[in-house]
Amino acid sequence: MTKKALITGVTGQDGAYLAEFLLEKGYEVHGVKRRSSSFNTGRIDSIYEDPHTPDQHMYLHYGDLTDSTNLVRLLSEIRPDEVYNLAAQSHVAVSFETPEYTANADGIGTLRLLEAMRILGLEKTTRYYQASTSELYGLVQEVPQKETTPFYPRSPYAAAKLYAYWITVNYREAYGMHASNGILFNHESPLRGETFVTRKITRAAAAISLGLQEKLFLGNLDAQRDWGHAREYVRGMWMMVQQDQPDDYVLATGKTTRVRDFVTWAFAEVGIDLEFRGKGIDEIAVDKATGETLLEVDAAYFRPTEVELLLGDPTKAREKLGWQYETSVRELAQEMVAADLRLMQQTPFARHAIDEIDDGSAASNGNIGV
Ligand code: NDP
Ligand code: GDR
Repeated sequence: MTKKALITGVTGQDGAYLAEFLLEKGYEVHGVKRRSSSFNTGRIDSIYEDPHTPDQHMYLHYGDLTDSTNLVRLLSEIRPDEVYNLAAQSHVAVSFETPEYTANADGIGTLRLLEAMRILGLEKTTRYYQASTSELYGLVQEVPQKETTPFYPRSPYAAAKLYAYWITVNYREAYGMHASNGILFNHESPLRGETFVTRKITRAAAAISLGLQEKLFLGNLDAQRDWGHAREYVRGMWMMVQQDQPDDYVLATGKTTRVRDFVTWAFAEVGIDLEFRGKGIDEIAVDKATGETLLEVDAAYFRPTEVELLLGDPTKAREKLGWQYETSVRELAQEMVAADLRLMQQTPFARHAIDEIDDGSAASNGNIGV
C-alpha cells in the first residue's frame, strides 16, 4: 500500500526537501500551500506534478494553519498516514513585529492540526511530526543542549513553539497519539529563505564578488549557531515518525560557529579575504586586498532579546534513530555560495533587487525589507 503524507509548510525550505525525500521513498505526498499574490512554489517547482499527470504522486492544496475548517476538510479528504507540521512564521526577528500572528500560526495552529486529527478519529492511525526548535533553549541553561535541557524561550516565536512542543507531548500522552517533536538546531541549504543570516551572507558574498552589491549590513556577529544541512535533517524527521514509539529528539551537529566566522568563510569562497575591525555596533569588515569596507554592523538587526549560543547534543538521535549529519558548516557555506553565484550569473539581477533583500527586523526603523 502506498503511504500518504501530508506536509504543512511544503513551500518552505524543509517542506521542499521533505517532499522530495518522501516521493523518492514512494509516498503519495500532499502539501499545504498558502494563497499568495505571487508564485510561492519556487522551491518545489522541480517536483510539482500537474493535476493532469497520469499516476500523480504529488498534490498541492490551499490551506492555512489559522483556518480550522480548512484543516479538518483536508485531513478528512486525504486521511494521511503521516502528518509533518512544518508550517510556521519561522523568522525570529519578525516574530517581535508580528507576535500575535506568530502565536496564532505557530502555537494555536499546531493545536488546530492535532485537534482536527482527533475530531476525525485519526489519532490512533495517523502519525504526527512537530517541527520544534533549538530556539526553545533560548537563554543558556546548559551546554551542549539536549532533550532534557530546560527551555527558556527568548522571542514570541520561541514562546509560540514552546506551546506547540508541549501540546504535542500532551496529545501523545492524553490520546495515545504517535506524535513526536524534532528539536532541530539551525539547518540551512541553497533553499534557505533569503533573510536568514546564512543565506543573507552567501547571497551578499556572491553579489559583492559580481559587483552587484556594495555592502552587507548585519546585526549580532557574536551569536553562535549549530548549523547543519536541511537535506540531512528532513531524513531525521522521517526516521522519528518510523519508530515504534513516539518520542522527542534533538538533531544537531554538535559544533557551533559564530556568525562572524561564517561571514569569513563565505567571502573566502569568492576570493575575498576579510579583516574585522572595531567592536560591537562599530564593527566593520574590510577587504584586505583593497581596504574597501564590505560589511557594517547595523543596530536594526539586533533583537530585543537574543539567543547567544546554541550547541546541540545529537547523541539520542544517533543511538536510537541511527541518524547522523554528514555536511560540515564549512561545506555548507561552500555549497550555498556556489549556488548563489550560479543563480546570480544565470539571472541578471537589477541592482536594487539585491539592495532590497533585507531582514524584516529593519521594519522598525521604517526600512521595510522582504
Ligand atoms: P520556512 O520559513 O522556509 O517555511 C515555512 C513554511 O510555512 C512556508 O511554506 C510558509 O508558506 C508556511 N507557512 C507560514 N505560515 C503559515 C500559515 N499560517 N499556514 C500555512 N502555512 C504557513 O521554514 P523552514 O522550512 O526553515 O522550517 C520549517 C519548520 O521548522 C518551521 O516550523 C520552523 O519554525 C521549524 N524550524 C526550522 C529550523 C531551521 O533551521 N530551518 C530549525 C528548527 C525548527 P510561504 O512559503 O507561503 O511563506
Ligand atoms: P535563528 O536564525 O534566529 O537562529 O532562527 P537567523 O539566521 O535569523 O539568525 C541566526 C543568528 O544570526 C544573527 N544575525 C542575524 N540574523 C538575521 N536573520 N539577519 C541579520 O542581519 C543578522 N545579523 C546577525 C541573529 O541575531 C541570530 O543570532 C532560525 C529559524 O530557522 C527558526 O525558525 C529556527 O527555529 C531556528 O533557526 C533554529
